[in-house]
Amino acid sequence: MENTTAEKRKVVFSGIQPSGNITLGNYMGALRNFTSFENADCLYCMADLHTLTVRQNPADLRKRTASLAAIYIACGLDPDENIIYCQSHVPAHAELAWVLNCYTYMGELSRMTQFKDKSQKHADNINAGLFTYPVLMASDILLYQTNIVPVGVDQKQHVEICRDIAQRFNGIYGDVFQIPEPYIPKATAKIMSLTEPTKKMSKSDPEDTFIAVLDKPEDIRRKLKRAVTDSDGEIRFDPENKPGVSNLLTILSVLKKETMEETVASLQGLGYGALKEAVTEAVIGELAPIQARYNEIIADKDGLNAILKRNAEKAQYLAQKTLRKVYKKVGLYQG
Ligand code: AQP
Repeated sequence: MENTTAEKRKVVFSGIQPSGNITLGNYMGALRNFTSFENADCLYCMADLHTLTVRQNPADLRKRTASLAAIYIACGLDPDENIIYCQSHVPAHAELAWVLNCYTYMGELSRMTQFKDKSQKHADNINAGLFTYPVLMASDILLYQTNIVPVGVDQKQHVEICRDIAQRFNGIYGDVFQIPEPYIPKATAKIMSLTEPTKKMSKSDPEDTFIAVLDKPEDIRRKLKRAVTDSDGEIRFDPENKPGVSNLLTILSVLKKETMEETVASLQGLGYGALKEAVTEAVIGELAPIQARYNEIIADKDGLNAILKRNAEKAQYLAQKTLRKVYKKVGLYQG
């Protein structure tokens, strides 16, 4: 049958903050899934504006932003096929955030668990940006008429508030924004800390709690050797009662592309030492080719900068279309 009405390509958007060393949690929960969208227009940003909600060392932030761009590409995102760019290079993000701030309620923002967590963690710097973080994230997503947002489960609440804001705005002004859906594969929704496996692995926590995508093999080995397990000695997937062992099993089964049953069966009769060894080999094997590509990309700074410039222009062009529509709808004088 002739395909007369070409189906509209889906838009995929996500971002990662260059707020620390990119972790195995960021990789498995988000980055790794970014490459799985075919026949879609994909945009991935380094969410540098978001990092300012917590104090950053300026030199480190600049370095980590370029590093994250190189990690995106090293993980298989072709910068000619995917728009990889720096959030602060596209002014429309901050501009739409201002407008949407005026359509977001204090009450709904104060219910955000990330705000509560980060306010506790950074009690000396509970700034307005930390509070309105979800509005900037909603702007990131809505600017591109995004259909799908691949994230870890910790960001689910932020995608939900984004939907609420978009629906509220559309309710007043008509269909301005596409309503996005989160994409959260269950197995990798939340990779846990190595030292406190009831807590999420986070890049701004101490070094020994996470594996970084750029960690050397000896560091990966050492960190996994010290990973917290439990004292009953049985290799079983039971996140509630055995969070440490279950986290290691998740990492192993996902990286080996096995079902959990297959992974557990392959370790029957063995101890935690063997489990940790298997995870170590799988993680090193996964990250080695990424690190090799990363080293080549980051060595060509001019090449990387040219990619980011080109892609920021593409993003700005798309973003501007939505922003213009929003400005017009709310009544800002267009001349
Ligand atoms: N442990 C995790 N398991 C699965 N997914 C995760 N993500 C983060 N940690 C895990 C996902 O990675 C993406 C990038 O997140 P972000 O940089 O925007 O901030 P975050 O969610 O707050 O991640 P971190 O590592 O915990 O950063 P910091 O320490 O700076 O706050 C998101 O899709 C997130 O869900």
